[in-house]
Amino acid sequence: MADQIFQKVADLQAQIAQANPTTPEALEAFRIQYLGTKGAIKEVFKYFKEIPNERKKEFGQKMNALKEFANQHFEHLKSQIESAGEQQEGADLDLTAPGEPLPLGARHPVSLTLNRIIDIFKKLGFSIAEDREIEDDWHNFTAMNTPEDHPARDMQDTYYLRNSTEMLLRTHTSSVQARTMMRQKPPIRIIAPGRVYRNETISARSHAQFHQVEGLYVDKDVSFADLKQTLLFFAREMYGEKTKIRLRPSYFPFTEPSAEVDVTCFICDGDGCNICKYTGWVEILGCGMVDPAVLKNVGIDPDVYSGFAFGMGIERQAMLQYKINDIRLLFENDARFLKQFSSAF
Ligand code: 2NM
Repeated sequence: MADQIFQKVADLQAQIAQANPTTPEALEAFRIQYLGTKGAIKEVFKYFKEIPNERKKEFGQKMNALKEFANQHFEHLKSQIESAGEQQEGADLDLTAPGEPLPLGARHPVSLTLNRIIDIFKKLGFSIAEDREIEDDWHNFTAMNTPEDHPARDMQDTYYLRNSTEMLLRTHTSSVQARTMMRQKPPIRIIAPGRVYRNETISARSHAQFHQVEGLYVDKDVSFADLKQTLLFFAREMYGEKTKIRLRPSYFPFTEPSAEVDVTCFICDGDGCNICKYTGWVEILGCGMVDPAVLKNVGIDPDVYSGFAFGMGIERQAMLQYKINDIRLLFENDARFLKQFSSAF
């Protein structure tokens, strides 16, 4: 009798060893069939009372070994089925599928336009000069031949620092040119890009802060013809090779003679439109020959050297280029506006 029961245990072990479920469902059926509370192993345990006392210990050990074997076999099958499932998932992966798109930022239109301007003047041998935005009255005005009673000095136009009549937010980047001329001997060929400040009512057309690029070329025998050809080159690179320029006489304290420069309207090709107000011409910058008084102020002998200079607002060029009708858009950083420049570089 006992031998028959021992045989059942051995048979059960062989049966379990042969079981080979390959799906999670079949594995669960296996667990219930052999390891469950009403499973085959529990069933065989019921024979315990029929085993003679002298063999009960041996039977207990056999049963424990069987249970241990069944548990190990179950864990082995389980990990096999799981890793097969993972491989199956891997087989479904399309390794040629395009990746998740990464959201890209966009350069600010003022940066885009400034970079274009810089690239053009780099081709002509100009280098970039930068300096402080908080300036003193002398570098911003006095050196620039702007007399004490000049309207540009008025508290209305210039932001002075609190309790100061000396320190101010620069109103143009000419102060950078002044500082460069004072520490460097000609030839000097620089452009000075940067942020400038004017105490103006903010509207669609003007802002209290904006960006400028000013250019300066000082050497022996620099002429007005050099200035014109430089600006024509710039206009053609910036607004198209068919662009023409025209110079209208103007006035700046730091240049003599002075002029304002128009380009043929690149929107309507001169036919007349909103942008050029039906004149066929669009103003893009101011320029002139550096006033000898300015050269003297910064320690350059005007009898030996001459120079030309020009200045333009970057926002204005960006507005023309991208047809932006309100300068305030350039300072609000509304993502819906900025996003539109994400493909430009
Ligand atoms: C302009 C127009 C004309 C200018 C002059 C100078 C300097 F430092 F050489 F005197 N820098 N920039 C200048 C001349 C700026 O802006 C409309």
